[in-house]
Amino acid sequence: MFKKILVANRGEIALRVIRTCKEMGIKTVAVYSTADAESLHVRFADEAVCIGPPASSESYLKMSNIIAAAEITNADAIHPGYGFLSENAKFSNLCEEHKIKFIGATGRMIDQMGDKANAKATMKAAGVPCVPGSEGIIADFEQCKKVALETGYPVMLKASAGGGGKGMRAVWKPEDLKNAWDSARQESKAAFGNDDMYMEKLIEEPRHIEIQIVGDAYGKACHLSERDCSVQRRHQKLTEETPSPFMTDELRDAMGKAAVKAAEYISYEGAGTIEFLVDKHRNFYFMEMNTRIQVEHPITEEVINYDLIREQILVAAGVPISGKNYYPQMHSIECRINAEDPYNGFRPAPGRVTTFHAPGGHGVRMDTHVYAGYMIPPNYDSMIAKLIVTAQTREEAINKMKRALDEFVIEGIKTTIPFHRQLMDHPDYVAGNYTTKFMEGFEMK
Ligand code: MV4
Repeated sequence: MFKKILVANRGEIALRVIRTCKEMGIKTVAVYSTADAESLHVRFADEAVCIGPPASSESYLKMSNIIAAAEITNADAIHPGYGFLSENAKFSNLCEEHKIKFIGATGRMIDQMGDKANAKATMKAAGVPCVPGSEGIIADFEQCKKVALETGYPVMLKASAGGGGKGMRAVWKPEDLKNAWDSARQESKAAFGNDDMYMEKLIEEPRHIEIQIVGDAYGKACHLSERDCSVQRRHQKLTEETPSPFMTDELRDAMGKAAVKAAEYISYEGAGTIEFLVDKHRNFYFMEMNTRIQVEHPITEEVINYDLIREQILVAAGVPISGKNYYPQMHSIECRINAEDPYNGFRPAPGRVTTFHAPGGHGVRMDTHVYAGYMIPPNYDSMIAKLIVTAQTREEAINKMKRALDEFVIEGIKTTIPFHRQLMDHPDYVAGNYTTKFMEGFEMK
């Protein structure tokens, strides 16, 4: 087992990883930028190393500084959390070269899944359902027109280097194809330095349902059921829940089997997520694979009583998984609390938190690094807390979330708490009747 893990992240996820390490008797090293000198991850780790100024590019993304921090502290593994270097193939390889275990995917796996057209081809070969469309990258506009006709409008043009919706265009009629092709390629080139495109049939009003998987070093994988992440705004998830209100036992079984097949086909090692689009007829299609621990992992932990960070560490150390799949025994909902103003287009609202009273009680979990007096720096992601509630039924979980949101007091900054409180009363949300289009029709009261 590892003796010392360096946590290459900040905020709640750095704390989350440090907590599990402590429980496992593993020493921890925090790294921090000068903006985070007063952060709890620095306080709670056994050692802390300053790795640079506030800008992420000069600190949490600065590979050489992080490797140096691991070497001077004698860390034998690095946990990257989510974001930052968690899906950076170069960093994963760099760790390997320095004989530091990267608790995440290999560089080869990250590259393979980061190229979306290639990821799709791999999944198709594994026998995972994929949206009909082009066979890989489209060579030119002539071929684009041809594939669109064969696929049948409406179609979705997608950037192979894409993610977060960048370089993606829905096209409803042939006369709009040229503009979409040109602008999507331009956008992709600017964002990723690559304008490879592929095409799919447009899935209208899909749900985003993902399957958590864990694979071990011996080629075995299992699934831990689904999370419904359909409530998103501009490709940012706002709230997630498990089980999905749209799920059936048959669909879970089929999606779980497909996800395990996908993971075993690529000999995936570690925790990962297979994202699916699910249409109104409950057909499901591979969308993307995430080769990291995700923000929303706690809801899975709560309903199956399982520590996913611990499992990541065990698997990275070469411990085999049991091989059994896990099914939700409870209902769990997460609300992402962001330092944003929901009454003003979710505009970022960093600043000093003057009062902080966290909700508590039975079935309430708070993953946060914030405390009264904490200064939220403007340099990073605006998520400041995850409020997770778990109860026997969805109805009870919603009631518990309302109660928890009502007792959550944050003063000094604006947060998305009022949004979540209104969401919990929204008739369509309460009915479980929501898709990825939900937020397009949502307005704050
Ligand atoms: C789609 C789709 C509809 N049809 N593909 C959005 C980001 C990228 N990961 C894939 N995305 C989508 N792909 C087809 N063929 C709709 C989306 C999509 C979406 C997916 C999941 C969650 C939120 C979304 C919001 C808008 C569009």
